[in-house]
Amino acid sequence: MRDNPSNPYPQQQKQTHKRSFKEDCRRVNERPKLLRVLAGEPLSPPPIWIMRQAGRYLPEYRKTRKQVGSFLDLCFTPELAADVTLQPVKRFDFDAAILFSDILVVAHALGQHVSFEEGQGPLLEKLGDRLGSLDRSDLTVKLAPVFETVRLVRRTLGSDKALIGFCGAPWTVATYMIAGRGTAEQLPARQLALEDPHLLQQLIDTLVEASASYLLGQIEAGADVVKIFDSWAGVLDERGFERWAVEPVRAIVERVRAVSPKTPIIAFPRGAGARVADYVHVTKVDAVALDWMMPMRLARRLVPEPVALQGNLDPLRVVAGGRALDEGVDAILSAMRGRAHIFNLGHGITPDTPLANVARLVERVRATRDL
Ligand code: 1CP
Repeated sequence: MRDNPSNPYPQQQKQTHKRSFKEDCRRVNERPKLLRVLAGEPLSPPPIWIMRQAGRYLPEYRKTRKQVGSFLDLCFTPELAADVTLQPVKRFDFDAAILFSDILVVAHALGQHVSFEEGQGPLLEKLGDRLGSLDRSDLTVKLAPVFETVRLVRRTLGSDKALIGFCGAPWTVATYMIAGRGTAEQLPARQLALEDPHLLQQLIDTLVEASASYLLGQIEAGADVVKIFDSWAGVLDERGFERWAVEPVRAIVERVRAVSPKTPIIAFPRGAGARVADYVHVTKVDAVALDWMMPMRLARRLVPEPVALQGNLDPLRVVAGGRALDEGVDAILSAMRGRAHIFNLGHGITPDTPLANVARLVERVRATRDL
């Protein structure tokens, strides 16, 4: 259209050209802040979203949740899951939406029975040795409703907002698949790692392939970024951490990049502490999410640029509100000045968090003008 010499209406052509140039500019300005930071650019104020932002602290979530029988029904009903994904973005104007689903849908898609009991968390079928020979042949068929949710959200979400897809890291998903439920320090999985590493390796290998194709399905459907949650990485000792936390995530990153080299990848190796330096070096993720126990100034020294840092407000500060909240926010902003940073909590928001405190958090982060 631009320089079409056969256009009989030069004036019109000029206008079209002008308009599309303007549109181009707007598109550049509207590039989601989250993606700019993930490319290594420090922004002040930083983009903000919060872990577990779609969930039980929101009255609109609780209302939708009541309309469906089970939690998995909600995950597998694209219209409702898309609605729930967008709820926190509508209410708080976060810079990103995170797909509403759960890390354990992968266990379900591998044929393990999974349910979520009110107040008890996830309950999974005990599989014993069958954990080593799970069939992932129809994984993407079973997870197709999740991809449909991504498609619906991307269609509605503003172009200035990023859509984050996710999966659990193989180790964290394995801890639930082995124990059949959430446990305090993941003793059943750690025990299996020491007593039958061959069986655990078979399970982890299956989860690496399953997670990579699950993430690629989400990317193909429109996810702009993907995040790998390794919520239980920190319970592993040094050798265990390398074998069960670092290596499987490295393998997933390699597989995702081979197909979609430009999609940024965030990892959350909760409890990694100073091991975060090696973790980032080996896995080659674009950003690392830090838990609230990690000093951000230390993370900044340990993790070289342009890798972005995400985190790490203690979720309890948002429950408490007031000065506890403000001081926590200010300390993080000050530690991250001039560094590519995504503001977030150090773990998931808790169901008892007052909505007014979440609004105050967003307002305080957005009010910063350091640079
Ligand atoms: O009935 C309900 O409403 C169930 C509560 C719930 C919700 C809202 C569960 C069960 N999962 C989710 C959604 C969820 N889970 C999301 C999407 C929503 C969002 O983030 O806004 C995401 C990204 C997750 C990720 C997840 N699930 C993780 C990794 C992050 C983390 O918090 O560490 C883990 C470990 C899970 C397992 C899980 N699923 C549900 C619960 C209660 C748990 C934790 C179990 C335990 O305490 O060990």
